[in-house]
Amino acid sequence: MGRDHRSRGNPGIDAAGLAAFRQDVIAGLSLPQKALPPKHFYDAAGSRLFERICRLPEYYLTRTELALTRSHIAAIARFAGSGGVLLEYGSGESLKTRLLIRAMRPSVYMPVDISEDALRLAVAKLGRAFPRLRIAPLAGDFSRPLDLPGFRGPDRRVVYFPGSTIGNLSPQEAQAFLRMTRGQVGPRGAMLVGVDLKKDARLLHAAYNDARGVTAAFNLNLLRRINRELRGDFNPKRFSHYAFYNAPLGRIEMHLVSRAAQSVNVGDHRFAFERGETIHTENSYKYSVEEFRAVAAESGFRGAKVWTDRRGLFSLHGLLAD
Ligand code: AVJ
Repeated sequence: MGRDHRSRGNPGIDAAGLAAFRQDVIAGLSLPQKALPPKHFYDAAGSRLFERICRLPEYYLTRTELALTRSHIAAIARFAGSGGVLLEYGSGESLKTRLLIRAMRPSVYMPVDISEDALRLAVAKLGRAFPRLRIAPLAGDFSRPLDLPGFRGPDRRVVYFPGSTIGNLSPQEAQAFLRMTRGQVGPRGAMLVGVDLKKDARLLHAAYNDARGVTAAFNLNLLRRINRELRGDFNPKRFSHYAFYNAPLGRIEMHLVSRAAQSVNVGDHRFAFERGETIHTENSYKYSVEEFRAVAAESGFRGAKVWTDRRGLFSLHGLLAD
């Protein structure tokens, strides 16, 4: 699930991306509760760490979603219908995407990703796996309205948004995001969205506090990325990973905790930390099936189908335009 491979080649070559990153960091570290948007986790090092997270024994999300997709693939493909335009938010180099393409046989597959490198990789891989599939990659930010030129025809549009990435948004933001997507797919459109389920807090806690410390390294890499790309002088050893389940809000929160009173420079900006002060780096919302359906219902979609695994860990919602 590589997203932004900028620093793999020539760091800083994407001036606009770098400026946006700098702006988010300066603004986020200036807040009373310091915060950084989770989309910046995914530089080359962060993408590699995330791939390791997906293979951890404690991180049930990826393997559960794959298994449930595999066991229900015929019904999922029937829901999506054949011959339509399949859009994926995030570039699909994953096994799940290949299962879906093989079963649903779309006329066009359109991965949407901000990272052109990630798109190129996905196109090359899928092109090899499906030589006759028409692939139309779209470089762009799917969290903003997309211009979809040349696809105003009669083909049905289905958006695939797996991985519980929607969990990074608050329920209110998720509703606005679904409403925007409903506009993209039109009145006959549909959406398949992977959503992590509410469950025993101990299982959630373990998934975000793995024994090998890979999630900690993933979280701390954000500071290393700031050092590399924005002339920062964070000492990652003076911060620690902290993740907990905030039950009233139904979300995992990840933070980086300052282990001492210190000040840190990012370019020409200086930020002071008290001992124990945190940077809030990610929210990962969890929903019951009913809760997510309620969010969808407020957005112009109707929760028509839902598939879950036997243990009730993860859900895949099939939404239809209302
Ligand atoms: C990619 C947003 C679904 O929230 O579980 C994994 C990212 N953060 N471990 C998640 C993540 C820490 C992941 N999502």
